[in-house]
Amino acid sequence: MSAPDEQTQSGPRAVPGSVDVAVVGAGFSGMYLLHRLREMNLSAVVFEAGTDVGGTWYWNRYPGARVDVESLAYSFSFSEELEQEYEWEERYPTQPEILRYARHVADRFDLRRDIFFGTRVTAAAYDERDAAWLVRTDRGDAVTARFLVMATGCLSFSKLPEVPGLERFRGATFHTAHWPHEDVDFGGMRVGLIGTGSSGVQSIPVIAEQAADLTVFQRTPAYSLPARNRRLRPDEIADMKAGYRAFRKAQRESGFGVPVAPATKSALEVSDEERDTAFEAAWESGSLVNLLTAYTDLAVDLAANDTAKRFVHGKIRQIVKDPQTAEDLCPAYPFGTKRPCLDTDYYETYNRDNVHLVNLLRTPIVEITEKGVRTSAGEYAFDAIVYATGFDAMTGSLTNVDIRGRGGVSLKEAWSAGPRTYLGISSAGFPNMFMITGPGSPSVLSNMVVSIEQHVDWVADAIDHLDRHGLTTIEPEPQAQDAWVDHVNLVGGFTLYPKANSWYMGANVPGKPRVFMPYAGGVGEYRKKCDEVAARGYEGFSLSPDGPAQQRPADD
Ligand code: NA7
Repeated sequence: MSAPDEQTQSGPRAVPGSVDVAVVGAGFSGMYLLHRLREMNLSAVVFEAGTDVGGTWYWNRYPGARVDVESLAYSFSFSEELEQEYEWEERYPTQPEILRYARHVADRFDLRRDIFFGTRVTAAAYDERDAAWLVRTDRGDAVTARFLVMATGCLSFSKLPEVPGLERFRGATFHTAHWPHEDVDFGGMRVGLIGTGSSGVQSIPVIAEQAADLTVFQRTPAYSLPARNRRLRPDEIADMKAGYRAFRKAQRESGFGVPVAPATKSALEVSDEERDTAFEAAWESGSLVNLLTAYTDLAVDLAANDTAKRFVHGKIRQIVKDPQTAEDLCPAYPFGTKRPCLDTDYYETYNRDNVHLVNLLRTPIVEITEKGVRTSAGEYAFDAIVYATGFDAMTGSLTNVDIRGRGGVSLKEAWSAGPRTYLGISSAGFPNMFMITGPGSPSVLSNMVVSIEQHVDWVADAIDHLDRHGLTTIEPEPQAQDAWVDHVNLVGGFTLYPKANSWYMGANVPGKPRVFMPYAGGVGEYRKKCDEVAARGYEGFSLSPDGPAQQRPADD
């Protein structure tokens, strides 16, 4: 174990010159990892670009921002005391409530003293001679670490639309992922909003209530299900807390990190009435997963999926009064193949007189002008434009740091044809670097907190294994990585996911390789695989006392 020794400067506290582990990001991943590393008596430093903990929940402060997994399930399981003492207020908490939780965790476990806020990691280079990473920040810090962990989140590198003239607009502009910390009042304003993913779907109803006029520019409609959000009742909180151990086990063994009763029937083998009753119950339940998991084949068979698609289309046509707007809101791609949304009054909002929908498939955006947005049909004038245009998902936050592994090869080059990882945890050529919920792991197809805890535990155990066995480096063997990439593609190919132009596929970023990035095999199966790999002495990894060229020694 290296002790923090020489110091470099970053603000009032000194950044240690050398640590066991450098962690990038103080979201849920970075916070829990820091806690685990401290328990192992390892020295660690966490760099965080924001001025507080929370990651996603620090940045995404747009009006209406909420999580779409239930609060009691979207929470850490590593501390029973934390589980019991924390009081969630709502079924689907708002961003401020989740940020409050993150802050509570940071304070309760005294995490802040090893986190350097307002500090962005710009580069990390692996030194093969010393088997160590040299990590550099935008504040001039340079830290040497035995291990580098990218806890940078899957949806953190935001993107603007690729249209000319963004800088010309004279009014106020906002991006949902960089919302101001102070309140924004749209009262009396004409607002244009571009993008109808989760961020758009959640913010549109709230902005519509404030603004004089709201015009939504939609390229691809979302499938959105009603959240049926409400305050939690004391009895349900007490029941959950009493049954937490069994619930956590069920989460870890489930497909999406959210326990659901397994479907037993095909959507095509039941009568229309039976299916409608089941879909109606899922719609009423206020859940992101109940509709997709109602039948065994909705995610894998187009004809089966069509039944769910028609059901949601029917709901949209029922709710939205203007027939053309309703048609424009009905997605053409299979249900669930782009990330579905949970909403409060999303479709209802289009019945308001002050809300208008522009279908960009008919009239694409040509440019942003001084006054507003020009489509092929004409110019719309606004006082403010909101960009709800999403992220360079899953890889953006990794490849936009200048990470250089063995031979000075950059991660960007190594992944130029799409991300290549072993288990979504590490990548060949980048020894002693780990990713929390990286591409090739269930990540965005799961309750993120469940997947984060599993990865953090696995990484902490791997480091502990190396230290206990006098080993220095861990790196995937190229063949194991190739086999895992093939497996991820194979499993993704069994599903309907590749049928949509989604950010799962990298399709929202021009020029990004089309690869289905998350692992669709389910968090339970995936966890088993990761555990087996560890139990077999980190099978598929090269472990070495002094560099990856050595043979992996037998485990105890
Ligand atoms: P998303 O889901 O990526 O949504 C971004 C939206 O912005 C989506 O509707 C995009 O249309 C649209 N978009 C992006 N670029 C353009 C351009 N150039 N022109 C017009 N429209 C554009 O991001 P969110 O922030 O809403 O949600 C991210 C995740 O957070 C969400 O999935 C949950 O996991 C939580 P497109 O679909 O690309 O045609």
